[in-house]
Amino acid sequence: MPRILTAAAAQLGPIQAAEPRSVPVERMVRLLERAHARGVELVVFPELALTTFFPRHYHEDRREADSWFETAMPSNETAPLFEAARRYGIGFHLGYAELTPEGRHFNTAILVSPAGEILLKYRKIHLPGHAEFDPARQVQHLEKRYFEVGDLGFPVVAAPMAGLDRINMGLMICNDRRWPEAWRVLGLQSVELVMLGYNTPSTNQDAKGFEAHHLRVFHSHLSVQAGAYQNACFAIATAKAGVEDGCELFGHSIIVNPQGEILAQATSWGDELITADLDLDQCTLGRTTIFNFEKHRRPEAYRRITDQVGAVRPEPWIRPG
Ligand code: CDT
Repeated sequence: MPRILTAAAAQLGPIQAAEPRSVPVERMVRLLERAHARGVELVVFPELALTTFFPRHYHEDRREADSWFETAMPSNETAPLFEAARRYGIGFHLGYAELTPEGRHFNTAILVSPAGEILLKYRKIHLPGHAEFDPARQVQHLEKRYFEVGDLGFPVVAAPMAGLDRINMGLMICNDRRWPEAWRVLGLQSVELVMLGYNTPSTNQDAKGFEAHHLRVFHSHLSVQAGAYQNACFAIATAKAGVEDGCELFGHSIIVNPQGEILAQATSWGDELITADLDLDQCTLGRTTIFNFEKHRRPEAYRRITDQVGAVRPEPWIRPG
């Protein structure tokens, strides 16, 4: 029996700062309706899908930023999303800002079953940007101000989905996709499908002329395609796109197979559903041959990966004799 999952990336167009949660929730319900009409069984929404990408806004008093966070999931405001998913029998991935009962703040993603149960939670580990207002930047990126580093590792769950007994599903968020360590930790748990959402500005303010505009999308796709190939898994990477609070996000959501090929790609900067049939048995080739970890990995040579954070300089070469 082939193990086929019909999956979608549900890209969202911009959400402006003044818009209440009900606006994106209503748009996501519309996307779930479209997904149902196309026979989709699992939908991936973006990072921080319920609000504008608020880390671009500076609040001197951090507590003022709490209005961007969810204290319950589901909540009254997000209940329509869970209800729609239940109605259509669709699982979904959602990114949101989480404020815990203990007062901790995380950039979080959850995987929800078609019955509305939370199967998996992930809290973003690679937080880009800065913690203090940076007058040199046109747009702030204050993830390090508003979020703690995630404390759940990179988790994978084996859960039923789409009539299949189990699919090994893992989560990461946005900037994590650029870090091969994150992919490999998921790969080492036999992940078959990695889901991630992102909010990535079209302009790199730190580039100082060294990253041409068109390379922004290239680097995002390169990271996801390499991660999927090197870990023999599928990946769904879903963007928030378009001009949000005057800042352009590049979109280009993709679904990638274990060969690293793009199966589907968004072409708009708005709400858009892209779909693909994922034959999960395609993960077997890579993981039994070139990326058969058990046979070929050499962790004794990888000590630096966990012992060291920053790069050191090599010893200078000395001419023999
Ligand atoms: N949201 C997020 O993680 N965005 C980053 C861009 C950060 S630019 C300071 C990304 O890697 O796409």
